[in-house]
Amino acid sequence: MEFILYEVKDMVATITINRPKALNALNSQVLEELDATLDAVDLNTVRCLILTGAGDKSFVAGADIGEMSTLTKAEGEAFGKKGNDVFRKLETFPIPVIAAINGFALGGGCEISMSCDIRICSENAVFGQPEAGLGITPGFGGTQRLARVVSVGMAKQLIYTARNIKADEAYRIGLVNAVYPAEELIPQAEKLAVTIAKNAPIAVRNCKKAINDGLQTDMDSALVIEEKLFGDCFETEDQKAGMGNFLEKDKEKKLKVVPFKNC
Ligand code: DAK
Repeated sequence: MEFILYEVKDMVATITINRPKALNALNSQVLEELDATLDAVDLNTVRCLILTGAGDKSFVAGADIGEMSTLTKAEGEAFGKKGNDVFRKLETFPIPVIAAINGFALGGGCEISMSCDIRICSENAVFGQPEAGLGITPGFGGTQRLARVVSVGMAKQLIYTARNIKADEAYRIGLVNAVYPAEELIPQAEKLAVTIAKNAPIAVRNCKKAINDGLQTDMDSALVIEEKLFGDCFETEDQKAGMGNFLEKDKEKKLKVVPFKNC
């Protein structure tokens, strides 16, 4: 891999987009390597992913404008599909994905962060969908996901104006869950990931699926999705261990990390 770093520690894998000279812009090769990296994640040992960018300036400064500038219509469509497929793979990845946004998250950079379950950022992060100024629409799901993550009116304002916003505003509108000094971002992402990883893996996966799938449908159908995924947790070792510890009323044991089996 030329542009992706992959590291596993304490049931948490960190994927770093490593193209700092171009502020980690997404070209075809980055997208292909990211796709292959996701396919290779060992879901028996990894329970949470962190996605970040190399360097201290940029998470992802968007799709590669140099590469895009010469695309034909057909090539543009193929590039869009490549991005959309890998972003969707992240969004529907069986385990939670935390975007640790360490600087610019523009265009495709903002969009890839919105394919993740949780977004936290450093104080120097900058978000925006500058596409309207470049003569295109957001092409990696920005028109759809931004309107689902923040209010519709706010999404429209950001996209129509192509205006960038800083970390504090991103926090205020709910685009990110927390803002940290740059040096604390990765430790905080790891702490959050470990907290998630300590919970029952089948339950966490089913929660992700229930939330994602339920948001795509009406409430009655969504509750049926939840019932099914709730039911699927029963008779698993995770459920037996989790509830068993509580019922034993052994406070020490209850607080202890339950040795949950992987799915
Ligand atoms: N693409 C390619 N190279 C980039 C880049 C990008 N998006 N952003 C930065 N770079 C490169 C710069 O060209 C420069 O390279 P060298 O000149 O050193 O070789 C290097 O990174 C450092 O950048 P700067 O010198 O510009 O650094 P500054 O600190 O002065 O400025 C900046 C940082 C982030 C404000 C600036 O670089 C900037 O405005 N970058 C572009 C940001 C942007 O507009 N991003 C959105 C791209 S549009 C589609 C699907 C998806 C998309 C489109 C279509 N289809 C369905 C087909 C997505 C579109 C986008 O993401």
